[in-house]
Amino acid sequence: MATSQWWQKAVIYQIYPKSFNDSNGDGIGDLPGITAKLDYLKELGIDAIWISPIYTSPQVDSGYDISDYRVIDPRFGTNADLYHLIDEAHARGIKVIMDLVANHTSDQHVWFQQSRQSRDNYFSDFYIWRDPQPDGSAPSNWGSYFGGSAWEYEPLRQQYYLHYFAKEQPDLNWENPLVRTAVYDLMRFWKAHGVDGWRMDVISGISKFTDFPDYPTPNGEQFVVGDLHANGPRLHEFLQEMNREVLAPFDMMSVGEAPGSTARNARQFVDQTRQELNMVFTFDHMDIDADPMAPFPQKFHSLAFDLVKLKQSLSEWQNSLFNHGWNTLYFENHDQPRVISRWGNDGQYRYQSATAFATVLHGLQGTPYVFEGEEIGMTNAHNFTLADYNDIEVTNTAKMLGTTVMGLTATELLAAAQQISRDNARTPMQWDNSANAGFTTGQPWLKINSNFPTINVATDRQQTQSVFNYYQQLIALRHDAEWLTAGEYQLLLSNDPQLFAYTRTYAGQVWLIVANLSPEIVATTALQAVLGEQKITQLLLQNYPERQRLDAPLQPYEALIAKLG
Ligand code: TEU
Ligand code: CA
Repeated sequence: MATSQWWQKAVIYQIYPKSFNDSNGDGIGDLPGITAKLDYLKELGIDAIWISPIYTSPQVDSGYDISDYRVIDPRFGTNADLYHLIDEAHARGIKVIMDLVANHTSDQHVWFQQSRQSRDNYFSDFYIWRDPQPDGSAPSNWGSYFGGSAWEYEPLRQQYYLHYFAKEQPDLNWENPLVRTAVYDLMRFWKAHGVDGWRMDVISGISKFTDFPDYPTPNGEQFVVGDLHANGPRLHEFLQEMNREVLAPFDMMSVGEAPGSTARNARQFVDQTRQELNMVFTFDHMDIDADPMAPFPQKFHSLAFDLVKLKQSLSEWQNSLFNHGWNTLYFENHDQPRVISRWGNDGQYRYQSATAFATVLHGLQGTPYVFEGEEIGMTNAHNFTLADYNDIEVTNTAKMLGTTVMGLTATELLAAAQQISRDNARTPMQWDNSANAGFTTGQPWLKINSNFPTINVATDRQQTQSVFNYYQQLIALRHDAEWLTAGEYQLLLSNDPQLFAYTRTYAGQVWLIVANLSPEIVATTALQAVLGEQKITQLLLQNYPERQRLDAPLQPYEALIAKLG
């Protein structure tokens, strides 16, 4: 596959706007706040920013519930503020990717306000309406990702509507061509204002299995979120249509968030010959610590880190897409906890583990995504109590404490939330050690991580062990090194529970990426054995400066990128 597209050499930085930088002291990050930090991002070296939703929204799900796709929410500023941000970004050579949330809208969107009124108006079929069962109950046992049924009754129509997420997020009916046209139109609108591409929210869910068959419930579950929630029969038809209507003619980059995507079906989204999307975000490698046997809420019963599973998942994607499509590379986003707290070490080896995870990720083929704060090794919020959480996923679950569907005590839920909840990533960005971490002069909308006096941008950049500085080097390397873009991947020591080691081979030359993803000292005997005669001829990047050769053991979370010869 040709590797000449801008996004194949790019590193994309995700901004969670509420928590990035507040310019007017209301405690909420905003667009002028982002513009003020563009020079910071330029220094980091990134090529594009992806901004999570900033459109008008009641914020039931932090902006993923949109009530007007064309008007910026006043919390974040004005449309003019966005146009200014885009100009300033472009002036620095930074592209702007926006979030397209088109699986659902807010229930406050005018389309839904109309749709719920009657069965025979223009908007009636913009959403997915079904009659009750004869006994009045919901059409099927489909569950919502946020708990409870995916169906909500509307007395005005005497019908149920479908919502995969909160009941305030009704799913759009993509079977209706008017819906698809409306979505393509708003995409063109933002293109006309300079937007360069799209991150598409739950894009694998837009086509539904329209008969909504009941899921089997072997353990007596009341509601089920399962495979049928994604990859519906017309998904690829819709994506090809969107590509024809918008992405290709207007040359927009596309990355689809694709729950339910696997290394096996990924090519259907991203094989270039199919003209659908440029990349997808899979959940495969994020699900390695999800216990498939756990009761609802499954997510809050996570398993211990298993490096062998992580390597297996990432390798399957590397191998399946090589020469066919393009990968995304990510460990963090606004839905995931901080990787060093989840799988690494956010105490004694915080610098080492942040840089080690970054090394193994950025050494792969694909486009790396850095989530705000990841570049300074921000950690999970260990200082939260249950009352501090804002995310609907936690607050909904907390409401069910003590009911029969809930197998957790409050103490267990708090421990799980501190480990895995989305708010771990959503705490305000830690800029410096002044009041409120330099994020706001007001009252922050979400509690700030109490470790901000030591973990913040200003402090990190003054240290010899600077995570930011390491990211700068990684990003610069991606811009330079053709072998990183195009080289063939080979996993080494697949069953080793501590080392993540692989080679990239390009034009007859070989590079080694290796990290010890454990807090122990690990011998390199097995690694040297598989490398045979090949020795390090040049070290390109390392997080322990002393190392020269491979014959000394690897220190806790030691990582390096080297040329072999
Ligand atoms: O997430 C989609 C998704 O698949 C959910 O399962 C998500 O992983 C959730 O975090 C479960 O823990 C997207 C957005 O990224 C998320 O922020 C939104 O809440 C969701 O869609 C609805 O728009
Ligand atoms: Ca603000």
